[in-house]
Amino acid sequence: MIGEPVSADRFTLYGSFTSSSSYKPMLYLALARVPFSFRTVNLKTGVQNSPEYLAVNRWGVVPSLKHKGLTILQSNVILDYLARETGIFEGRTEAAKWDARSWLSWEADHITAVARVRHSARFRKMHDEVIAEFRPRAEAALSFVDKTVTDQPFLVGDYMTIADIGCWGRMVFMAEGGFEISNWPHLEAWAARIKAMPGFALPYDLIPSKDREFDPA
Ligand SMILES: N[C@@H](CCC(=O)N[C@@H](CS)C(=O)NCC(=O)O)C(=O)O
Repeated sequence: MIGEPVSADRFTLYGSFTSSSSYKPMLYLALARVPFSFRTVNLKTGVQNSPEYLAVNRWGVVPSLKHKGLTILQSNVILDYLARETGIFEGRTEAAKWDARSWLSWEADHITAVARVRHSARFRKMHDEVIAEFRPRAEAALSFVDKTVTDQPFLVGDYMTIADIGCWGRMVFMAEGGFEISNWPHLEAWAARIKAMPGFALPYDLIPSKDREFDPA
């Protein structure tokens, strides 16, 4: 069983508490102080493959967002949608808007290697040869972020955008994959800037295991 939206005008996010993909839009909504409904999809019990959830998300993955009669899939597309709808954490120029979305697409190509190594360590072990491929790719992606935020506070420049939320949100479980954040000091400082923002919470504190309404004061 999955929970229904309260109303079409309220953001309804379907997600799971162990999922970095779910964390990305959750973190966005928490930092943007936007009210929303959370509907849990328990990946452990296979709810993602139930006919009811497949009617929401054809791929049987979290997250999914429902809003104003639309169903938006894929965490980075959800971030794009939220930024367009609310204007929060959006690029302030046309160039910055496209730059933020380019980072999100790069994230899907590269930072996902961090998530794969973590997934193997935490949930389902992959062959050592496969991890030997992914670990250096993950480290290269982390190093690229580290280099980018050496001389500027955020990925697109002086202020936070969906690019930062998308990239940080996907790498948030890096320690569970054996990646020690202190090996990337500029990245660590960047993460600290994100963590210092009002409304910030780490995934296990932010994402509930049950349906919940979020109404920031
Ligand atoms: N590219 C997708 C990835 C979504 C995805 O793979 N989600 C995982 C959890 S992080 C999932 O739902 N897995 C389903 C399963 O484990 O059966 C996105 O960014 O939204």
